[in-house]
Amino acid sequence: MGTTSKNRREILKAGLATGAAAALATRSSAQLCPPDGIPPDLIVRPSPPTTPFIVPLPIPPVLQPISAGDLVPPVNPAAHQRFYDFPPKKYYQIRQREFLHTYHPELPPAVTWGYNGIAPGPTIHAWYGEPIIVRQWNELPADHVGFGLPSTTTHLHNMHTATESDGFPMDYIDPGEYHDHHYAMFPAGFDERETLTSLWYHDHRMDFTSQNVYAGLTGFFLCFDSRDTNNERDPSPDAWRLPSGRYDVPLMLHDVLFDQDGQAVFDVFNTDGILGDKWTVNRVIQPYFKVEPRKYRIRIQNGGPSRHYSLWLSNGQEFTILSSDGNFLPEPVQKPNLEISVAQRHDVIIDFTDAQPGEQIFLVNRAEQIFGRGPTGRLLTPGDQVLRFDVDLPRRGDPSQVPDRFRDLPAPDLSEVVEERLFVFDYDGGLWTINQQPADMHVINAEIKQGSAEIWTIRNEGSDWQHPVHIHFEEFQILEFNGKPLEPGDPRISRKDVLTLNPWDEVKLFFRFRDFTGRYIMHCHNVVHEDHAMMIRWDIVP
Ligand SMILES: [Cu+2]
Repeated sequence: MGTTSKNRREILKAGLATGAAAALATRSSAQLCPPDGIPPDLIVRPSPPTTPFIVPLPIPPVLQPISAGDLVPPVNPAAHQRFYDFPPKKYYQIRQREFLHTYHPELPPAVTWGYNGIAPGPTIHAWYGEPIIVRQWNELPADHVGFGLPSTTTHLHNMHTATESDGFPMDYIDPGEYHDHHYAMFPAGFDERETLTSLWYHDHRMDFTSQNVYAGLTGFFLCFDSRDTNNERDPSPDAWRLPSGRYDVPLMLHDVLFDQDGQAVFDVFNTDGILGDKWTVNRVIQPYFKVEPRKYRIRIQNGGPSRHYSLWLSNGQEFTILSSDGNFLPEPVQKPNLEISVAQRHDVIIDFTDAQPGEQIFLVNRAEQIFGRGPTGRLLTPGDQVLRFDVDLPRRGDPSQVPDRFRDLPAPDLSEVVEERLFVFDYDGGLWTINQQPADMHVINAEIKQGSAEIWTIRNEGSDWQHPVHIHFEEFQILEFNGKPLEPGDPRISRKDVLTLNPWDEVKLFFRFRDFTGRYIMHCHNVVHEDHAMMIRWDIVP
């Protein structure tokens, strides 16, 4: 049974009473200290005021490849499964660095960590059939002050990746070290229907994911293929011709709390979840984005650390939803709202064709949420404005298209199932747990035969906590949600990699485990829960 939140508060108070050092770690020399006896997550010390919608939306640059010879020392093929089956055709190098970042011109620059010294990091464009190497260098300062640990492991969420390239939490590198990631760029099971689209990469260091991600270690990884060709004018009959180039816009959402010096604040004693009071998109506070009256492909990513968004457009317009997490839906779905837990994604079309010149349309979050719990279920009207679209660029035509259908889903074949497992997410003894165990990456919780299929039942037994459950490597299809199949048109019908479990939800998932062997994980993607032990290891064995 779930421990009540009252008990949890008592535990937090006890932690404070024992005289632990600064509960609220910031990047500045000044530390915020909670008043005596008040749990830090109850302190109301808002960020400094900022004028909304005076910052243009920044778009991260696309990372450019280098030649194999520029990687010194060279890549070691023996370190990678199936290296010679999928020899790399492109090579990239990323340096993780500390830098000063401007979240808003009215705040002083904030000490931030980023891939290649920017946040979000550079966007990687990858193509199916074109394997790549991404070398990650840890060049973070070993002697830094404040939250975050300068020890990293990079997970490409949710690429079909061999364990040694997956960013396993214990495969971390320290300052001065590097790690090579081999992304083989083939769909799971070599099944074209399992081709992925919008992914992101982020830090996954054991016990420090939430702090390192909050510090800035996130970036986009976008996959293209013979149908989703990154060219809205593609004459190929196979091409879908979705909006491309400047009309294909990735949005990374993070909510951040700032101190009076403009530094991001991370409360290391809050094990419920970190909620900020500033909405950032691509790491700037409440930007505006000028658009033409035409269709845009908008890729929305919840970068966390702990917030659930219910996103709406202020003019009542619907989104045309193309994908759910990394997968295209079988066909586009129209909905007025996007429900996005941490790490979830939706690619959508927002069509500004009929907007009035000069019209301003806000992307608003209407989910009420307090203290890092899941959303209360109450929708706020009008909600908080996250981003403003300004329809004031000239009309230049729109050659893009939205197909009626994408790819069919592979039908789960239950005759392949060799094992059923139950995983219960709960709170026990001061830690978030799965099957009553806190994370221990030396313990193998499930050994799965390579090539087999399984059914996993995932249950949230905590009475008032949402857990966005992420399972690495293979994606699942939902067989039953609380005993029933999904309704037609439910965007969760696609293959997915993050499952939102509200209190007492129980879900049956179908998986197949193919192509590689080794160590993988399942964890809550409220990364504060993850770091407070809601993670297990499972292995694929020959
Ligand atoms: Cu959780």
